[in-house]
Amino acid sequence: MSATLAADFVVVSNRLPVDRSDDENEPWRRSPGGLVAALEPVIQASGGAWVGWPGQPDIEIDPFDFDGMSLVPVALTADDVELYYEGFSNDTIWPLYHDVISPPAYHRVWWDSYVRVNRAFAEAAASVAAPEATVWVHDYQLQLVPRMLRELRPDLVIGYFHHIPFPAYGIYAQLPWRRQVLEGLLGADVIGFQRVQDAGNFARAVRRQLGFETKAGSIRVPVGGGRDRVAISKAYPISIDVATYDELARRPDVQARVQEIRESLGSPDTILFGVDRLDYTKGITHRLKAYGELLVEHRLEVEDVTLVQVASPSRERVVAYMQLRDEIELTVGRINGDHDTVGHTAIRYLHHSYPREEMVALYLAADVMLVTALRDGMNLVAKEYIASRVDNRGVLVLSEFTGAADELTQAVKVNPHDIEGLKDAIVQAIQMPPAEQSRRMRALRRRVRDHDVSDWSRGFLTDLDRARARGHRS
Ligand code: GDG
Repeated sequence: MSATLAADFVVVSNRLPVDRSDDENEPWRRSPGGLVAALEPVIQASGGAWVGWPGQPDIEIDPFDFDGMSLVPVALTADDVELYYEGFSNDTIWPLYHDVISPPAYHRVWWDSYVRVNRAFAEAAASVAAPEATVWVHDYQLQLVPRMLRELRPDLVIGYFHHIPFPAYGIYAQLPWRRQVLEGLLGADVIGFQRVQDAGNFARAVRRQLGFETKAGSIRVPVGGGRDRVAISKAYPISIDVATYDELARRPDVQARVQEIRESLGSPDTILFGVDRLDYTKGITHRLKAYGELLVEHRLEVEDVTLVQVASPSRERVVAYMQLRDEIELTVGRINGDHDTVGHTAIRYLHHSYPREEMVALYLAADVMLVTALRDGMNLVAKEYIASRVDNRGVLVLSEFTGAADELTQAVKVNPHDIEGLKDAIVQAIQMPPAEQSRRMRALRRRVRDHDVSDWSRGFLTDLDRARARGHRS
């Protein structure tokens, strides 16, 4: 590790904010995503560092500078990727925290690897943080890091943000390592969640499991000798970089692309659109079922309506994801086989990732956006759709089980488990008069504009500063 690095602000996340490229002149490219956009200015202003995995197993890379940030790679072996990442993170914690939509697997070797890798991240962060620095740890892959880091470096101010839901205690209690994970998170001064409900679930788990006193988001964590420190557990709903979507949506080439997309689909009256990582939490199969039934019942016709479904490849080595892909592709094949005509398709299914320009063109082409997640920490797609609709048109159909549903109250709300209700909501969205679309969309756009991703990071970091001030006083 670089002995010279001493950063006052350190971000720690599973992945570094860059991807390896084949171009020798530009070996690293910035990965797309709101987190980088939100944190980059803070890191640049403070000469800060970002600790994370570079995305490829079995390679050791020295810290390097990128766009005014020091990037500190943590090396993972192929075994670590299999056990810590695909195993414990994505096949234990992910399904458990999403209300066991898919059964979580509990394996002690996965847990052992999770502990080991979390320690490697904590050590890397400890070695680059300046005295009394602020460290911001991200997400469910690194829940043990706050405590490990505090033990290594008690001088630091530590924040943790949880991007996915925190489940109700009855579900959380399944976890064989439930105490260790809570203790790991409580190493942070501020523990941030997407929704008030998540912060409440966490506080309840702490009370039930550890017996600590919790009051209005403050948790008293005993530190020995009859003394305690206060950890804050609170909701900070994440958002997007609104200006980027707004600018892209106004670009002439993007607008021209919207026209091309409509024409290439046979110029249907209505384009329905879904875009998700191919993940069982996103309710893709429920969406397909509802749409397929609407076609069978002739409430919709392929001459008038097309569903574009982008399912970006995700976690392709985890069995539950392989099975889901098969199920989705079988369903899409059946629906298209039953309903397509030579000139019109029921579903244009795309198992690819697209550049952001294309995503925005698709958002603008979409008369109805379908977000039918069964459980989702926030769901940024919903917010991106709204930010792209500079024309104040379009209808968002939004699952009430997303974090976004708390804020986006003018969307058409659905319970995706209720297939009849979902069908009615799709028809209602298709038939919504332009004046009502515009009234709802203007209100949604105001909400997203007033709470963008920089407000999110500012809110969290302000509370971390307060924690620092409290620490100094005591
Ligand atoms: C986790 C939580 C929480 C998708 N396909 C393409 C593409 N995407 C982009 C979307 C969006 C992002 O990926 C997905 O974000 P979501 O929020 O919808 O969902 P997760 O990936 O599950 O994210 C979630 C989030 O963390 C942040 O805290 O909201 O609840 O599960 O930005 O646009 N982007 C491009 N091409 C694609 O094909 N360019």
